[in-house]
Amino acid sequence: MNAITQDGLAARFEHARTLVLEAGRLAAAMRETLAPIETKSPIDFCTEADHAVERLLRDDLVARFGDGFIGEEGGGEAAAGVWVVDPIDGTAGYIHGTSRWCVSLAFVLNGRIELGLIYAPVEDRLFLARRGHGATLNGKPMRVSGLAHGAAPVVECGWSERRPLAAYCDVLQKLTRDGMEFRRHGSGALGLADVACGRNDAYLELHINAWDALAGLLLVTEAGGWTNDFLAGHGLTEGNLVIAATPQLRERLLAVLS
Ligand code: LIP
Repeated sequence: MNAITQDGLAARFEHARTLVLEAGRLAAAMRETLAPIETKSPIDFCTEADHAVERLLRDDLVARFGDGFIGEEGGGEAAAGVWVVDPIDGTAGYIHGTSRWCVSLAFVLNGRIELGLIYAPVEDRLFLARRGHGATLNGKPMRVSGLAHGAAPVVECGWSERRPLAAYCDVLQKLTRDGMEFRRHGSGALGLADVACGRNDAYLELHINAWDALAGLLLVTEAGGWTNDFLAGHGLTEGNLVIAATPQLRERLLAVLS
């Protein structure tokens, strides 16, 4: 693969912002006639829409740009330039008919997240970020909360069976002791996007997969927030702890996790 230039990143960003909308509309349309779901584990499911949306994204992006592709359902290989995709993040919300689900697309070049795109069709919220170019929600610049609300910080805490429930509850107890509120909504990507636009003051999960997190992490940093170094070690292929927050909460959250 030839070296990807800034123009190459711009071309990918421009194309992906249209493609993520198409993918979200496909998922929303399929919701109406959903076939029986695949059960991966007692609380982890997959639908035919997950597969269809991932196929749409993989076939388009690989054919058009020749990049690598890693998807939640079909897997894939790391590469110098690789798309990391969750076709439907918040599968439980999607299955149950809530608005809390989205399509999440990130592009990683030489180990650095360069593009992040998240579309939540039911809420009609399109989150975009390109490294060094800021972050937007439906075309308007967005910033983290800065705790400007003056109320108790709200920390969205995701959980999956990849970590013990007791460890999750311990985090909730420590957040509460430190005067912070906690929420869980089932989509890590949207939880991170809500940190970027200031609806959450932080997002925390003891283990999350790269396809759930990478787009949202770039949204947060481009909106003035702080995140842990998710891609350290084998974060891209094995997932990692994720902390993303308005900078004022960094030390308090690190203390909760220490
Ligand atoms: C979800 C993640 C979330 C996690 C959920 C679930 P999915 O991904 O985005 O962070 O807490 O348990 O794994 O399965 O909806 O694509």
